[in-house]
Amino acid sequence: MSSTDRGRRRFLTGLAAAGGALTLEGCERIGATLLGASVLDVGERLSETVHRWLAAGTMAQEFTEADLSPTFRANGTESPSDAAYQALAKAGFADWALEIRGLVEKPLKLTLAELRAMPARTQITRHDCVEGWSAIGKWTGVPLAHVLGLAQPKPEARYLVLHCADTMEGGDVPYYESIGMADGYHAQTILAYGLNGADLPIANGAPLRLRVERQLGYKHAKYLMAIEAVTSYAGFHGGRGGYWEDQSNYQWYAGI
Ligand SMILES: Nc1nc2c(c(=O)[nH]1)N[C@H]1C(S)=C(S)[C@@H](COP(=O)(O)O)O[C@H]1N2
Ligand SMILES: [Mo]
Repeated sequence: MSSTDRGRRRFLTGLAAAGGALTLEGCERIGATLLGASVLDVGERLSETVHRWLAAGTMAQEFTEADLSPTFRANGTESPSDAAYQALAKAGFADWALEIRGLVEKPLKLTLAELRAMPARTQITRHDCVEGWSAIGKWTGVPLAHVLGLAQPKPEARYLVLHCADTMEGGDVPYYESIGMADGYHAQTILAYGLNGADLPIANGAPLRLRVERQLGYKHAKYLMAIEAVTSYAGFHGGRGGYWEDQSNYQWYAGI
């Protein structure tokens, strides 16, 4: 056997061991999931596990100014008709505040001015919508990790539920989303108040919207009102963790 062959064999043995470990972890998770959830969810949990394993610590691709889309299109709600939102917008969002609540040591209410005074991050990323379009935009906002650092989620908090101001279906069902803690603390997860160097337009979610860059468009909740730390999102609305997840069985973990 040549030394390259020996090297390759060591590499393959290592891979097999890593694969075995992955499978074991996957099986444990499937077992745990089967006890509490429908069989349909198992595939999704497994793909989430594999995606997390492959994507752990990875960053979504970032682009340059030259890559920016000429206009960043809006989708879904573009102008909330809800009276409460319209009153806030009319006052230039001076009376708006983001509530951080639920399983946190320090519940917070943060005004737009307070959020703008916090450390900011700007990133140029590609937004992918399941409806079949993409756009590259430059987002500016405060890292969610910074806000979580102030609010201090309790150890039992596993998810963040994002409550939005816009109701769908003629006023009954609110748009909402949820993400796991790992995405909450990810460096590219920001609460954005700026798009392409200007204030975030109403069409794109003013005064504040989520950017969670390793997931599909519907996870990027616009018109944020509150972020709630929870152990489970099952008790909210349809129980699947988001408006489109409830409505059309979109996957909760929408990894790109
Ligand atoms: N509150 C709220 N957030 C939302 C939506 C919505 O209708 N309401 N639509 C989602 C979908 S499907 C997409 S693709 C993006 C669109 O963001 P944009 O309007 O900035 O393009 O917002 C997401 N977040
Ligand atoms: Mo979308």
